[in-house]
Amino acid sequence: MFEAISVRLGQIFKRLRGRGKLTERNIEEALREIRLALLEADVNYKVVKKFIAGVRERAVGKAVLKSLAPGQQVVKVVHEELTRTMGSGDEPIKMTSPGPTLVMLVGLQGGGKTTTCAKLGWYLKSKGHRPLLVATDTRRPAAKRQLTILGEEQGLPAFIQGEDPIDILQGAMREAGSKGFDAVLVDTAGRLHIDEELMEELKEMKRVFQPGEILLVADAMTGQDAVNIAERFEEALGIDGVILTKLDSDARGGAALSLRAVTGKPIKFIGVGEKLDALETFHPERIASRILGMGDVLTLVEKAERLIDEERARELEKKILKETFTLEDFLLQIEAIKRLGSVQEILALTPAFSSWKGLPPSDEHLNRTEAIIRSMTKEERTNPDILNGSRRTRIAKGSGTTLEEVNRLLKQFGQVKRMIREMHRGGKRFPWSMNLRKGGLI
Ligand SMILES: Nc1nc2c(ncn2[C@@H]2O[C@H](COP(=O)(O)OP(=O)(O)OP(=O)(O)O)[C@@H](O)[C@H]2O)c(=O)[nH]1
Ligand SMILES: [Mg+2]
Repeated sequence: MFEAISVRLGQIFKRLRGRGKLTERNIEEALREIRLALLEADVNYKVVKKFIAGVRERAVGKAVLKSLAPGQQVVKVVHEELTRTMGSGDEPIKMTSPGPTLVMLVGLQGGGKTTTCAKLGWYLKSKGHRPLLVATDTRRPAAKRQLTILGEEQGLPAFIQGEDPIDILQGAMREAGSKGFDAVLVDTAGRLHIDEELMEELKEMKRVFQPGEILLVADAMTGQDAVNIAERFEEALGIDGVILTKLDSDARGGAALSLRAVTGKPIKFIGVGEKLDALETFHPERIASRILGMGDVLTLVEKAERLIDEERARELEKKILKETFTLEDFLLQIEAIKRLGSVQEILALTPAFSSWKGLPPSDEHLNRTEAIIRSMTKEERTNPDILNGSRRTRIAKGSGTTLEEVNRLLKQFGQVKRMIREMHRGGKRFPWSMNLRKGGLI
């Protein structure tokens, strides 16, 4: 997801960063390119206009131009503006009390309502709730069965008895009351187009049951159509938020980037695959990081936190601050990274490594790096300055690598250390560097 825009913005920023000093003209040029990249990603043109104006206002200021790393500062501004455009992270589902919490999923045909209903059930169940799925799509004969089967996969019951939607939902609410379900998730019928009949049916359900949340389920791949549909549903029915599906197949991301700004409605979840666990809560800041190639560090950190204990992370943080980060620590980091799962995936998510030129992020390379460090004595790992020519040759032999590789690693290590220090100078406003440190990943 967001591959296209991510690549484009990456190129623009690389050029900016490569410049060192920036003039207003450089920034204007970059803004023009960013504007084009956003339009190509199918972002609503009004949103693009406002976005560019926001970035310009903040990036052309003297403080940015005079800062140590103006390119980096511009990226930071763009990151913050992207986050703002997509809105703040809302509470995904407000649980009503007394319950049950009624959530209605609405939308056009094929948007992913039925799948999402089951996914949402899975999500709430994993949070300790007891959801009941309800099939009110009486039009499509297979609809009830589809929901029942999806629910069964996860041990989620589906309520399907009744002839018309109101009738079915009444039964479901009774069932929830008597059996202690605290969330009732309603799958509704879809239509090819928004029509009177569909809206009347949904309005009637809304009037009778007063759901806590009415969520529009929309297909991200339809781009601005998804945004238009959200506007129409908001006008006709009133919605509380949007679940954007099929983001895994949407390289452009126009809907995700425009929806909040155009409709004022938050994106609450994103669907990122066909499996039931492929539903994520929507975090604008994380998405912005993903788009800007900063890596979805928060997600990574969450993953890392399960493996790297806080204590050690703090210790490491102290070392980095005191600039006593050694190859020994680096080796521990490599081990931690390897424990996290696919190295490819992790490195792609980790900005420090993705900008680490000369080391393609592959398991093979990481293994070689590890072998090199393992061939050093403890003293050498702690104090790489003593690594003269003969020691380096010995290490290359011992690790089955070449002198060139050993030299490259030592050079890169120096770069990483420098980068860490730069991040620190950037201060707390670099959320990703903070989080990287928190996760103890570099
Ligand atoms: N790749 C991907 N596919 C999805 C996602 N969400 C749903 N799908 C697929 O989209 C197709 C349609 O999904 P449904 O849940 O049946 O859509 P619906 O809105 O209930 O459709 P109708 O009931 O006909 O209105 C199915 O093949 C789903 O597997 C997603 O996030 N990613
Ligand atoms: Mg359906």
